[in-house]
Amino acid sequence: MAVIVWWLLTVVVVAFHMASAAVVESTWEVEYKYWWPDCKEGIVMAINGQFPGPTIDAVAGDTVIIHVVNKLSTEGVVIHWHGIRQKGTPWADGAAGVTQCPINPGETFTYKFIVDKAGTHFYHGHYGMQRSAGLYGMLIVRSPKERLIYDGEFNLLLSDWWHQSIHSQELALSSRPMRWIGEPQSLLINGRGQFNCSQAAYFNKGGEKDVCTFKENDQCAPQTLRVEPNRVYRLRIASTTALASLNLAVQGHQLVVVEADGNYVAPFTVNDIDIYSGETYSVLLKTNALPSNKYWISVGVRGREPKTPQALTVLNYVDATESRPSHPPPVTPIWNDTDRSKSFSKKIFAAKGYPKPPEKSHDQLILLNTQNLYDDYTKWSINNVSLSVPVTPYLGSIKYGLKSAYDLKSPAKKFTVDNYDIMKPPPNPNTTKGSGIYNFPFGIVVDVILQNANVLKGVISEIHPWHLHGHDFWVLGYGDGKFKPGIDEKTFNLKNPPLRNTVVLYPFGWTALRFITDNPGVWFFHCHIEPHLHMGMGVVFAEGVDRIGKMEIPDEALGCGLTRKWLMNRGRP
Ligand SMILES: [Cu+2]
Repeated sequence: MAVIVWWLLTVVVVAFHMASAAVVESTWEVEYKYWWPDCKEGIVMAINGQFPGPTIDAVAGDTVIIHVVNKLSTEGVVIHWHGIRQKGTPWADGAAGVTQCPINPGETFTYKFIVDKAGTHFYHGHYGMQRSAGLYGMLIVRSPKERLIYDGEFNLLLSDWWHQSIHSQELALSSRPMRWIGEPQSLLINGRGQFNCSQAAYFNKGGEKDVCTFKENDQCAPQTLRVEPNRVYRLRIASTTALASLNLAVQGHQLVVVEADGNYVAPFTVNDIDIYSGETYSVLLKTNALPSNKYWISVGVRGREPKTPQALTVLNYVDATESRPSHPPPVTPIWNDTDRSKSFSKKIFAAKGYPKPPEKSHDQLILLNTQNLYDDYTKWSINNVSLSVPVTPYLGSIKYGLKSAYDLKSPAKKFTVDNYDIMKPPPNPNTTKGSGIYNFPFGIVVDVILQNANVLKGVISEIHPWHLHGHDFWVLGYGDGKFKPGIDEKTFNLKNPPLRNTVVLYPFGWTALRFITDNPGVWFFHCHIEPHLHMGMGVVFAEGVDRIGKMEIPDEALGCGLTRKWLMNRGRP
């Protein structure tokens, strides 16, 4: 009898322990600070005095609670948890104007959400251009039963950096005529870069560049990755760039890609990886047997003519000195070799065991991406609507039925001019502004075809990495030219498409994705290039809105615009 009681107790204790996920809780003070991200003094958005912000390290199933204290003196702030699906907590998604009001200076807002699934993620500001100001950090969700086998890991958070302030950048982009902000001055690895000098300058025979003179403890000094021979390391790589598409290579080592956007992929081996803004990857790197070797890790620009030097750091083995490698760093593949980029994207398939997409979709959007003019302001539009995010967050206006808070009219489901020539500048450059909101009932399958086109002038089409909040979607395929409805669907990969939250739209081409509306809420879907979003390149998906009414949304998320008025009239403090 005693044995049975003891056995039962053990079972109960073990079951309780497995069910009791942990709470990861922190208070974060967001403020501007002087910093030297690329050895030149600038101003960054720091969290608790750190740049980049602290890494969140949680286990799948944990509850994350972050109290964000806005210590900025004159502007609001929000934080978006990029890659976290926010099931049941759409108000915690942190997209200003979509899911919440910006947190006022001096005030605190508490984000509370469950990280339901393991993966490599990051977080960032999602108000104005605060991501570009340096408001970002890594968000790692570990699996209690990790299927990958490795001996150690490193995080590499990649970003781009301008010397011009974000306030000046915002003004430039929204001026008439628009003033382009130009290419970034530096690329940063974990917030560290070197402006106007190169760690590898001693390979330049002409000496056109100075050797960097930073000291070991300087804020811009690169972090060396210290490794042991004959081991396997996991590199968790995330790109939070405002503009740049990147390529990362580790000299003398191949990379086995195993994870993309928090989902395992069928492993494949490459010499370097392309990574677009909003994407994350895990790669496995096997170290060789030479304990005193050292190698460059290089990050360079692709997709736009590079005017920004490579970011460099060093992979050092245990017995290697801190001096620099004796070979020049890897050369980044040429920026406009789009076929090379496409071939990388097309190597990515779901790992075994992932669910296949449903065979058919219930609804299809064909979203034409164009650069336009609105009253001579330069804009980006989707089906001729340039997004203007309302003051009252959609989530609140939908919950309380405040129909005057936004433009209820959805943009067209497909571009109305059937004979639109995507290879030429728009015949009529003028666009309209709107709320860009599409409504979907709960539980249907939606296909989105992103269609690229020529910009306003010249023969140019740009790269746009599109990111969907609140979901992973299946990437069904990519194509060149104009999507042919009824024909191109036949080329879709329904067997093993990868699940992702960000996907690239290549110049003059199309990209197809499929998702299920299984997450009631209001979800931003937008180009992750910060200036493009700022100029209207996004739409909003309202999903299962009849269920939003019953949802608990903290009043603190909605203290602005018409929801503030509504809450005040309801008589709450
Ligand atoms: Cu874009």
